[in-house]
Order: sequence, then C-alpha cells, then structure tokens
Amino acid sequence: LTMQHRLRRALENEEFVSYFQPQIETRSGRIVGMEALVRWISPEHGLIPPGAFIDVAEEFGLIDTMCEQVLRDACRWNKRWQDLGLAHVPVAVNISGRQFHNSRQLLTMVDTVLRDFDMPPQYLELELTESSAMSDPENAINVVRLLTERGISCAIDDFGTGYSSLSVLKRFPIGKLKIDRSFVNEVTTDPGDAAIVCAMIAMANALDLKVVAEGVETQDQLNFLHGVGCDQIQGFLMSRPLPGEAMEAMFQTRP
Ligand code: G
Ligand code: G
Ligand code: MN
Ligand code: NA
Repeated sequence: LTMQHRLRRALENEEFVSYFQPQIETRSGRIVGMEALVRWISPEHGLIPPGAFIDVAEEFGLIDTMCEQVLRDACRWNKRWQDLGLAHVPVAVNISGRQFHNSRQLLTMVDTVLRDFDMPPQYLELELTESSAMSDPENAINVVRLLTERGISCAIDDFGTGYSSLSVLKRFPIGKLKIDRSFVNEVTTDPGDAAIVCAMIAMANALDLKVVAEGVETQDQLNFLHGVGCDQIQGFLMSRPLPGEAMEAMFQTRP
C-alpha cells in the first residue's frame, strides 16, 4: 500500500490525534497557552510523527480532513479543561499554506468545529508559517482579518526562516510571532543568533506583538530569553508535546 492509500484509510478510521505542548509565560512560569501537534496513531506502526506524512497529505489534498481531525481533538480537550476549571488558555493549531489558499473551506471548517464544541473563539489560535504568509500576502492578510473578526487570533510560525518584508508583516493583524527554534538552539553560544533573537524581540515589541521562543531546551536559554524580554517560551525544557491525558495531569499539578 502506498503512503497515500495508508493515509486515506487512516483518515477514514480517524487515527489522527492532537498532542499538546505547553507555552509558558517567561516572567511567571505559568502555562498561558499550548500548541496542538498532530500525531498519527497507527494500529500497525504505533505513533508516527508529522514529518513522515504532512507533505504527502498536502500533495494529495488530504490536509484539510487531517487538520479537521486535529482541530476537533484539540477543541474537545481544550473545552474539557475549561469545563473542569483546570485551564482557561487558548490552543494553537497549525494551518498549512494550502488551507489559507482555500480560505472559504478553512473558515467553514473553523466555524463548524467551534460551534460543535460550543467553544468560545478566543480559545483558538491559528499558526501560519512565515513562508506561507509571505507567498501570497494579500490573500493571507485577508484570511487573517476574517479570522480576527470572528475573535480567533493568529500567530506567525517559524519566524526568521521565511523572507518577510517588514512593511507587509506590519499589515498582518496577528497577535504573536514565534521565533523559529533554529535561532534559539545556539542563542547562548552564537553571538550572531543572540543578536538576531534580540532584534526579533525588539521588532515584535515595536509592532505590539507577543513573542514566543520555540525549541527552548536548556535553563541557560531560558535565562537569556527572560533577560532580553521574550514574553513566552515553548520547548522540551518545560515539556515535550504530550497526549491529552498527560497534559491534563500537568494542569492538575501546576497552574
Ligand atoms: O510535532 P513536531 O512534532 O514534529 O511537528 C513537525 C512539523 O509538523 C512542524 O513543522 C509542525 O508545524 C508540523 N505540524 C504539526 N502538527 C501539524 C498540523 O496539525 N497541521 C500542519 N499543517 N502541520 C503540523
Ligand atoms: O514547526 P512548528 O513550530 O509548528 O513545530 C514545532 C516542532 O518543534 C514540533 O516538531 C515539536 O515537536 C518540536 N519541538 C518543540 N520543542 C522542541 C525543543 O525544545 N527542541 C526540539 N528540537 N524540537 C522541539
Ligand atoms: Mn507551530
Ligand atoms: Na516553528
């Protein structure tokens, strides 16, 4: 069976679930958000990470259905944590460039899922990579505007790896920039990366955007980022992406 056929069958069987990675407010250490990351739980092969199938799903037009399964799972858990009084923080879901292109379908899907779970829109955030944002900025700005009007916030993901025109970036009604982990990786050892990260944080502050550093793995990186005014951090130092049950246990033991 080809990967395409395996994916089609997995979609029919709803084998795609969401894992969750917490986002921490740097100055308080509190969990202030989480990112939903898709995992394929295959009965034959166990847990399969997205690197193995996202591109194939995009190529064969399966990304919308897959995203819908992730979005549903993410909203179901998030709504549960709100109802249990465990957490009132938004969940961020990754959206591919192709979905931003099919904007009518994206908006319909988001509206339907929020309604099905009776989920307030301010608890959903959508992540768009810098490269897909900049490949068709006029369309992307328009879609971000339509989402914002619904109360859904948007973040630019993998920031620094695409080619942003700052004059275009300024026109996106986004709330957040996520600094790509390739810059965070050596932020304490490479003065060039340190300078880039500081410039990104200064720019985010100037544009009144929250800024999140991704891929934080060490206490030294955390201390550096805290010192230069990075709002939020996400990475293995705090937690790997966790299944819903484990994320729930984390909410029960820390605020
Ligand atoms: O979760 P990591 O665990 O390995 O994710 C790898 C890559 O897959 C990242 O670039 C991430 O943005 C992407 N990714 C994870 N979940 C989703 C998803 O639900 N939809 C899309 N389009 N990409 C995702
Ligand atoms: O591209 P995007 O930012 O959406 O995806 C996040 C990716 O980064 C996922 O693959 C996730 O598992 C991974 N990730 C999250 N935290 C860390 C970390 O601290 N170190 C590394 N190497 N990867 C991380
Ligand atoms: Mn992301
Ligand atoms: Na990223």
